[in-house]
Amino acid sequence: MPQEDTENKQRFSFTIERELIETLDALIRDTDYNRSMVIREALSHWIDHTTRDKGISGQGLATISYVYDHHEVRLISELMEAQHNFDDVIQTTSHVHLDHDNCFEITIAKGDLDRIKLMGDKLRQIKGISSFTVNYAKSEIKV
Ligand code: NI
Repeated sequence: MPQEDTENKQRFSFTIERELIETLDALIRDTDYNRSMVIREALSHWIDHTTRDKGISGQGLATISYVYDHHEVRLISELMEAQHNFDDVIQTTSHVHLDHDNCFEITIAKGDLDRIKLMGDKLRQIKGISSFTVNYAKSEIKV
């Protein structure tokens, strides 16, 4: 068995929702992946994505999508508050009722990308929002 290079590695622990870890375990079963490999790869993607997004500024467009449980009154209230606070960049929001509990929303934003990023950060931090995705597109639009 090959000796693992542990010299440049550091062990750390974190807390994760049980459902998420069960999904992960089900997906890596019968593959060559283990939990550590997936976490490393996911972290690497996140760092790439975040580094790229940090370099974006000026005017542009973005799509932001997420899923949430519409029964969560606190979440809905925070979501509405954030959407109204950023009505200067939000162009439109489409809402799809996924099933009895879950809703999917996609927002199209236009304007100052620093402001759009701030909105994305606020939405991402709302507890209970999942499958959060944001995509930026820089453009030369006049707003
Ligand atoms: Ni809905």
